[in-house]
Amino acid sequence: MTEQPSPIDVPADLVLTVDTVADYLAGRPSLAGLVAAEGMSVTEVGDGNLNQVFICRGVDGRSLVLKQALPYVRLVGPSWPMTEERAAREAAAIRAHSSVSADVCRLIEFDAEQHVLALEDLSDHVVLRTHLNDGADHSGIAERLGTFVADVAFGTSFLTVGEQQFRRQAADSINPELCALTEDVIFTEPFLGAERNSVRRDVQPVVDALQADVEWIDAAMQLKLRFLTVQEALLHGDLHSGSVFVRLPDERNALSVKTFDSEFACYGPIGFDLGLLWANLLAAGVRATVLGEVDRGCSLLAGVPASWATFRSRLGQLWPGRQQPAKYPDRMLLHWLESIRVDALGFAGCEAARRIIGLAKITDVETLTGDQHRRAATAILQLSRLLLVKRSSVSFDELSDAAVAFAG
Ligand code: SR1
Ligand code: MG
Repeated sequence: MTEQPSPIDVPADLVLTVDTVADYLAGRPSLAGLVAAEGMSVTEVGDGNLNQVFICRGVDGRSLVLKQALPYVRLVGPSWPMTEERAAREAAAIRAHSSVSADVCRLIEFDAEQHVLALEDLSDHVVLRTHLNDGADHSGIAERLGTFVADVAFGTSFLTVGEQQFRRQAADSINPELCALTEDVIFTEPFLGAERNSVRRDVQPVVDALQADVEWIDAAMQLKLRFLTVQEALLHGDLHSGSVFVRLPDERNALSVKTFDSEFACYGPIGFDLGLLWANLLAAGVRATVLGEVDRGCSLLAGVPASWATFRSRLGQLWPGRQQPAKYPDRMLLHWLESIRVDALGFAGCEAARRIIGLAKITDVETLTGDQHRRAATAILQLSRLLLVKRSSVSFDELSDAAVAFAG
């Protein structure tokens, strides 16, 4: 378990509510002019695990979002304290990631005193997880996210910023409390057991067998070691399908993909961002398959190799732009890509397990009932084992075939 101080009281005057947001905006000159105060509507929409989120919309349609970090984990309440500094980590990550990718929700202003981020309102977008659960068109989305990870990976790595600056940036970006949360809920608790874990009774035998499986646990611990010790780039840190907004193309707009919620950002292994994305695409594919939508399931599963292909291709495009190319020969890229791919498969195995066993469950699976839920949860756990134990040898085709076989 994470080291935790005792429960704290939050000073009431620092906590935003739907009733105080108007005054808050009025007191911030850089925000006040962005939303018409007269008749403004304020809606609390935070459905994530950690923070509170308000959409502020003026009668003329202009709007913005305020996201406030309170000193605890919202999902559990004040009995689980969590640093509000996560808001500063998120602001810094948004700035760094926006400088190398357009696919990032825009930060308008950061208030370090009240731990509030003012963000662009993406209400015309849908959270990717909801979009996939609803059976909507997902073409091109996984590909865009592969490109996003490559842009961020290369743009924040030593190859772009230079070795000394890289180490300074990594030192300035430490996020120990949020990383500890990740270490607990993704790498420790699903494998070694924890009070916060839960599964439905008919899935328990599968979990019991896995938690007695030394190969699966050893593999997860190797990934935990990599998460704790490898610093390749400034990760998003929580790149699952609940951290991405999408808006489908229409006659006026191209496909829009916007990552958000990067409060877990830290320097870490690049495969971690890809792995979280992959596990959540696999979960979406498994869900569709157990619902009998096998073709749609296959096309969702195909998002894994598709995002890998764009990641690989973008990194290859960016590679010639590295600083001091003579010090980093081309063959290094091939080895690096392979280590990122193997990491990503392993991290996907950890994420898959935690989404079934651990605290932070996913609607892809939780909204299923009866035997469909059991089949989906079991399939995702079987995938977790395959991803972890066979990460160095499994092909994308084998992975996809296995997902269909496990879920079918
Ligand atoms: C307190 S639950 C922890 C999870 O919620 C966030 O959304 C992250 O995914 C984190 O792992
Ligand atoms: Mg989140």
